[in-house]
Parts: sequence; structure tokens; C-alpha cells
Amino acid sequence: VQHTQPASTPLNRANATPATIVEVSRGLMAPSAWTSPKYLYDALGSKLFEAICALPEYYPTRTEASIFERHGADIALAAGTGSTLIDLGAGNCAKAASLFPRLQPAQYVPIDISYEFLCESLSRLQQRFPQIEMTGLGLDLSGEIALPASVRQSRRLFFYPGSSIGNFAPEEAIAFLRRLRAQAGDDGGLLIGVDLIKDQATLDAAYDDALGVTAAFNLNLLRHLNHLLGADFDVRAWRHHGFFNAVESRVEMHLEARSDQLVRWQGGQRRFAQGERIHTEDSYKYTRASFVGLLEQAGFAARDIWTDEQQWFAVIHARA
Ligand code: AVI
Repeated sequence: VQHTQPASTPLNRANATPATIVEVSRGLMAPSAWTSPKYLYDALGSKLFEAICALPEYYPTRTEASIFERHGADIALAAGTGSTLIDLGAGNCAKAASLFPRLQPAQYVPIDISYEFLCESLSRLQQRFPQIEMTGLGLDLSGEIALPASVRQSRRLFFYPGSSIGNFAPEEAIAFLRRLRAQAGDDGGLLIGVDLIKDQATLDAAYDDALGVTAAFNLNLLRHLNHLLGADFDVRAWRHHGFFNAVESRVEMHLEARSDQLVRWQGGQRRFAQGERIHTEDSYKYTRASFVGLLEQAGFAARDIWTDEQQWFAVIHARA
């Protein structure tokens, strides 16, 4: 059955700023179409990501948690207590909170683009830990990280778990880490989670799970663009791909058109041929040595590395 939309169907209103429309249109109209991974995270996208973290195939979350649990005392010894703990992309603040009893920060500064969600988590956390001064910030980490004067200057410890650094290309990751280095001052540090290169089958399954949760997470980006750009993506006409590209040392996520189709949005339109893809995310994987090199290029010195028994994930403590 052929399903065609009459050309006159009006598009929905765009909910994005003109700058966002220009930015997304540039990617969608590029010869090889792409979108920034930040469009994976609307309200439903964040919930789907939480569900991914609970999947048996998605090893990073539980592996990192097991490293924190097993080496918590050593991590606190290395990173020190009484610091200003700045949690980047804090979400529900659960990872940092699990370290509070050991790290005993003097001040906790969670940062997340999803500010309302952050505030809800933070008010619950403040009740559990009334002795810690807490300041939540709603900032987009892809821009400048402007910390207000209320954030203490001394002994800043940046916390960046979950291998979120992997969603930046290496040169962007270096630029991001340099910005942290500048904010850390000379007595600051960084506690960062990094996903390590492993066998192809494990990586492929982690990004293309049996239940199809990662597929839903990826496809939800089209729903998000429909809302944001007034686009008319037919979600059923696209298919998820997630696989390890060993040459580039990254997992790639793409959406592939199941049929020839015209997609329109406020700001442009494009004909996608069957099999054509939109590249939606990269998740870079490192060796311990390659990531230590990256830290050095950003002006950090790696002091300690903790891993799990299979060497699937690393937690690194670096100093300015
Ligand atoms: C948030 N980030 C570290 C996840 C990752 O593994 O790159 C996002 C994700 N994409 C697909 N599954 C999970």
C-alpha cells in the first residue's frame, strides 16, 4: 500500500529558536545527513536513556558503578575530601550521591541542561545531606561553562562519569577538557569515566539491544525534531543502526530510511532515498593510554586509573 501525504499538508509550528533551526537544517541537508546527539534528549529521550542503563547489554553504567563501589575508599583518598564537587550532566545526581559518604564534599554543584529535573533531584538530595552546600546550574555543556561567583574557587573536583566524554569527537573532547582545566585552577582535579575498546560483539549488542530500547531512543530523535522543527518525519519509515566502527574507534548510531521519502521542516526539506542514513551519534571508545594522552593534551596529568576485572571501563583521576 502506497502511503503519500498531499503536498499541501501544513507543517506544525517550530518550537525551536531560529539559530537551532539553521543548525539542524545544516546537518539534515548535508550530503551525508547528521544531527547533534543532544537532540536524543527530550523528556522521553531522557527516560529511554535511563531504561538503556538498566539493560543487560548496556554494560557501562553497572561496570562504572562496580568500580566506584569497589575502589571508593581509594578514589576518596586520591581525590581528597572537602572539595567543591562539580557534577557535569548530573541528571538525577545518583552517581555523585553514591560517592558523598566517601568524598564528603564541602560544596556540591550539579550542572545539567534539564534544569527542572535537576532541581527536583537536588531538593531530595539536600534533605539527605543537609551538611553539604548545594547549588544546581542549568547549563548546556557544549557551550562555555560559566560558573557563578557562589561556586568556590578552591579545590574544585570536576566529576564527569558515564563515558559522556565519548560523545565528543576527540578534538572536541580536548577542547572541552581544556575549558575544565582552566576552571579547575592549580589545586583542582577531574574524576572521569571512560569506556574502553573491547570485542565488537559486546559493543554492537550494547548499542543494538534485543528489546529495541536503543532503537526507540534513536528513533525518538525524529519525534523530537517533529516537535522542535515542525518536521513531518514518519517514524515508522526509519530503522535504527548501532555498531562499532573499529577504524574510527567509535560506536556509531544511524537512522536509515526504509523507503524513498520527502521530509519537510520549518527551514528546509529533503528527499531521502531508501537506504539513505542520518548519522545521529558517535560514542568514542579509548584505550587507557589513548585517553591519558588526550588528558595530557588538555593540560591534565592522569594520577590514578581504576578498572573492572574485564578492563571494560576505566575511572581516571587527573590533576591540574
Ligand atoms: C550518554 N552516552 C554516554 C551514551 C553512550 O553510550 O554513548 C548514550 C547512548 N547512546 C546509545 N546508548 C547510549
